[in-house]
Amino acid sequence: MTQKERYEAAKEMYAAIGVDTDAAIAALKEIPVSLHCWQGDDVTGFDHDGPLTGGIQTTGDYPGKARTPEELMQDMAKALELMPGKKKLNLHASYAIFEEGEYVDRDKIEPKHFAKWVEFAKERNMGIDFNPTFFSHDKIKDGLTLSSPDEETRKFWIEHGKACIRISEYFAKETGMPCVMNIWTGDGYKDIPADRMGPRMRYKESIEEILSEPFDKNLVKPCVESKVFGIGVESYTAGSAEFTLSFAATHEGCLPLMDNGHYHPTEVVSDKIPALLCFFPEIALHITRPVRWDSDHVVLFDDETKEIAKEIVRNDALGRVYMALDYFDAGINRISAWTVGFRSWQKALLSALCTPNQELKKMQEENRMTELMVWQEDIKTYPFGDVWEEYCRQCGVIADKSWFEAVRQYEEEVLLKR
Ligand code: RNT
Ligand code: ZN
Repeated sequence: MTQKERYEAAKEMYAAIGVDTDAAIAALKEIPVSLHCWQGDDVTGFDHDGPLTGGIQTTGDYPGKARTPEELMQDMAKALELMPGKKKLNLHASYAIFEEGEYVDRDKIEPKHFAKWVEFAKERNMGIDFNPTFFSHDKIKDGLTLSSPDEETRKFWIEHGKACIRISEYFAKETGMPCVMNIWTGDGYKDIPADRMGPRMRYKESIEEILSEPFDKNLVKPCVESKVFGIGVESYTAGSAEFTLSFAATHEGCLPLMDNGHYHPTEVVSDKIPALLCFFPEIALHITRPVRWDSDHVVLFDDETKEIAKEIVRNDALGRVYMALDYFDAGINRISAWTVGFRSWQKALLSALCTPNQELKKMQEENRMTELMVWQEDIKTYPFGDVWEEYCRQCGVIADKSWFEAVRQYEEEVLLKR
């Protein structure tokens, strides 16, 4: 059977259960997913020499890590060629690009320091998302930034946040697509604090000050990301789930951002999405793979990833959920890490789009739960691979694992020479 014949056969099978695979493919092509620049250099960035801090960590020392903006862009361009679908670029402020001999601190960064990234994005028709960087910097005082009791420290980081709002608006204007600007800090304590509310009140006020910077709400989408704990800050995190959710709920135009590595291990973000969609017009996600903890492994086409995609699709929320990948594995080829993660999330979305959601909902509403189980199990072995292949063909990328040959060759010719 040719690929075309296989797809036609699959299409018929899906049509019989009420799924239009052509429509699913067409829909997926229009959904932007943000690809994080930080997988390419183990979250190092270009604006400092110090270690990665803030309670996050990369492990592994696979050769070929990008060391300069040029290398990072070259690597990302390679990875982008191997992925189907619509991509957005996700940058951190620490990826500012300075001219030879130039340097400004994070409170003074300007749009011009990201002009090369804008050029990179525009050439590829990508929008840009942005993140102020509240880690890996010497102005973090006693592990705190926006929640610090030290006025000067707080002020510095507030100015950083404001600078990032201006840069986010510049990205949106340049690319014609809204910029999601995510606020995450690793602020917290290693051991039992005596005051849990004080840091949170200061954190709240600091974010409010950042958001007092004027911006167009259609262009910049500020978010607040929660977390349970980080390495070295195991006992207390200022930006907890309750804190960020309440902040977003009480500050118009501010979105809650859920990272699926940031909850207790038996909590699932797939169940939280439909809860938040009842209240928020828009929400944002960091899609990752936590292994026993917030380990940020490469995203795979696994059960919870599929479940997250299902909740977005079957609640008709593709236009309300901003999706970004967030993981960093330094132990494998980084271009492959980007590619596997992005393709896995694309598979999850396509698979959700190829689910007879209306039929299944109806079964639930009519309490035909036995039948629902039978259907849900049956769909698992439908010929999804043939639909995926057709989607990749239409997007002009290789469908099967042979894309890895391009990575292997690039590793030999470029990465191993670094
Ligand atoms: C850390 C958060 C945060 C970072 C990036 C680099 O636990 O998930 O989103 O991963 O900002
Ligand atoms: Zn995250």
